[in-house]
Amino acid sequence: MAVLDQLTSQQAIDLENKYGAHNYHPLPVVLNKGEGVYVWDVEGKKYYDFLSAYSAVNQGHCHPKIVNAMTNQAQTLSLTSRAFYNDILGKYEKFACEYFGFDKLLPMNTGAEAVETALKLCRKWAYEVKGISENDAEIIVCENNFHGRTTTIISFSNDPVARKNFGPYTDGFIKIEYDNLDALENTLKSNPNVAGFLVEPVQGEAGVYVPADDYLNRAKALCKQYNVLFIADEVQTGIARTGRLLATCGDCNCENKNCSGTPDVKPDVLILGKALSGGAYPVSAVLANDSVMHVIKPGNHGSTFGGNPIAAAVAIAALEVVRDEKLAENAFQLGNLFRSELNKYIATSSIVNLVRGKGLLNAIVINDNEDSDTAWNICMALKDNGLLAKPTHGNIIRFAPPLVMTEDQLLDCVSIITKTLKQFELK
Ligand code: IF1
Repeated sequence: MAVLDQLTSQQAIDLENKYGAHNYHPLPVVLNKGEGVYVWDVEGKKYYDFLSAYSAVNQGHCHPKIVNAMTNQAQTLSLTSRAFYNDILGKYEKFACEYFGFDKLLPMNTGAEAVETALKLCRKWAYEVKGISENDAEIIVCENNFHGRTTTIISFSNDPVARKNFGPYTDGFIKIEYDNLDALENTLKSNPNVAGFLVEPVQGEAGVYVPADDYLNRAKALCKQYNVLFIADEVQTGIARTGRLLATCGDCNCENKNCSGTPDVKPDVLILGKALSGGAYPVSAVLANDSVMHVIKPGNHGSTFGGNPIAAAVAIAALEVVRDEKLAENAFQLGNLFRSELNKYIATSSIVNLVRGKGLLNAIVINDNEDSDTAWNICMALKDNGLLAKPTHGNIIRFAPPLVMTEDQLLDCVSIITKTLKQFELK
């Protein structure tokens, strides 16, 4: 069999099982085409993509503007390393800094790399600006966090599957309950060596937990009061996913007239990834003002591909699509429609307890225990009915379609979802 011969689904699955590490348990569907809100499997079946590669494909699959930017740059200059300048990185940095309202951007590739970069930046700021003694900095994180898979990041995870047998673990982190301001304030009061507070504006992997409306701005205010950096991990919630350009929605250039963002939620350090490239290419970034970013000097940090010309060209195009196609506004409106339509069904459902979310980052909680396979079986039935989604933990199914979805397409998906769920109603 020639390497590029067309495979059946089963052949493709068998190849991955035989030659690929088993670090995932994918839904048994083999995709070979994506366009907008749709993907196709190798047998030609069409699906709505309701996961968007975990919110990386906010702009829709293979968006022509993004693909053209990538193709053109790839045919011109793909990689220089940062040993030399190139003619597009500065343009991207300027565009993104003005777009999100920060002085500087440190370009990386994956979300986890950007989180690690933010942790290093926070620690260095603590020693050189706040005056904490070296190696004593503590960073507050939240229970049930997800920030990536590196050894330091899983050191402060409480997910045993992500953490067990990867020790010894990195020190310097204090875990507190998410959405609990007293826990944050008490920890800040009793720990003079706290350098930063790392938080997801919505906890995605934990099951799309949306905190109280005033959580983020009051947490930011506490960080300011105790001279601690407020570090927002918007890898999954950023880039219009939650109905605003940023879920923290500082004084960004949000086009969403419905924006209820409060300017004082602007993070001291902003972490972006995933849809920063529209899913076309690994692009992540850390943004901060000079008062923080100035601690990084030549040789302190870097990456072979960080800030490469293709990443820069793709990120500019991806952000222009978000702006020009008003994706934040669309996510805001369609998110409200999605939850209100599902709630009509849930009112009489015995299988779904609730729907929750912000913008087009939503989840339903299935009326079954964590270790049941009901959520998985529902996703398998959704697949048969032409919609792809996957459970997060146990009995929670995340729904996150591309933000380019139309109202008609969304209503079509709602009818597929409710029709499928009815198959599982308790008799
Ligand atoms: C997997 C989860 C989602 C993230 C936040 C940083 C990162 C992620 C808030 C790291 C990445 C991805 C990773 C992927 C599945 C997916 C995921 F289920 F793992 F938790 F989206 F919820 N901060 N999330 O969500 O970014 O290094 O992956 O580019 O590892 O299974 P990355």
